[in-house]
Amino acid sequence: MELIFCTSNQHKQQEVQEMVGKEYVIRTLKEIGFENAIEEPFDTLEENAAIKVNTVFEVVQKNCFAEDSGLFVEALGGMPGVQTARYARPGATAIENNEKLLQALYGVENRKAYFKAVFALKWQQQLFFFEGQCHGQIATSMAGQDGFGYDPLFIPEGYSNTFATLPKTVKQAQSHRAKALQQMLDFLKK
Ligand code: ITT
Repeated sequence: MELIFCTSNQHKQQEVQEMVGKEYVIRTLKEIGFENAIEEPFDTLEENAAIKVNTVFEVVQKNCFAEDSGLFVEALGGMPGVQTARYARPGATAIENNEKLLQALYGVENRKAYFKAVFALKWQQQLFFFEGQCHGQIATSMAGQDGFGYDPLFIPEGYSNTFATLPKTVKQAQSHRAKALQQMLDFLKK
């Protein structure tokens, strides 16, 4: 089955495609020729995921899903949260964001954080939500080349290395995205 993933983030698409295997072909906005930028003006992941999927659905009129995710750091009162992608500045690179986070946590002992992903699925004209969380710690320096975003800094619970260092299979089993995706797949199988 073909599913449209309303994202412009190639890493998200790649992760989801690898997790769903051959049963689904995951198409991005670029692949379906949807070029418009979608604003994410809200304070919750749910609302931002919903606006992404609704905006695309209005144009393509096909079943599709979007995902909004963020990193919530306990010592920072939940920041960067919904603003995770643009933490350092609008259009920030991953390195800039990671560096800003390291700076914000400099000397801070409590390194607890979690990723959260919310999927919004438009299915037969109705909207459904699926959520996943992944708890862990923020490292004191960047490590690893794999993954994307804050993976060089995020150490998932039960491990002592970052997602960017650990084998891909760990992230595929433990991540916020993996958990939310599994719920969506269970729903689609019903
Ligand atoms: P779309 O809105 O087009 O899907 P985006 O990258 O702008 O792509 P978000 O608005 O959901 O996505 O921003 C989430 C940010 O959170 C993302 O850019 C990363 O910096 C970070 N993030 C989310 N999931 C992550 C993961 O699995 N590993 C590392 N960082 C992650």
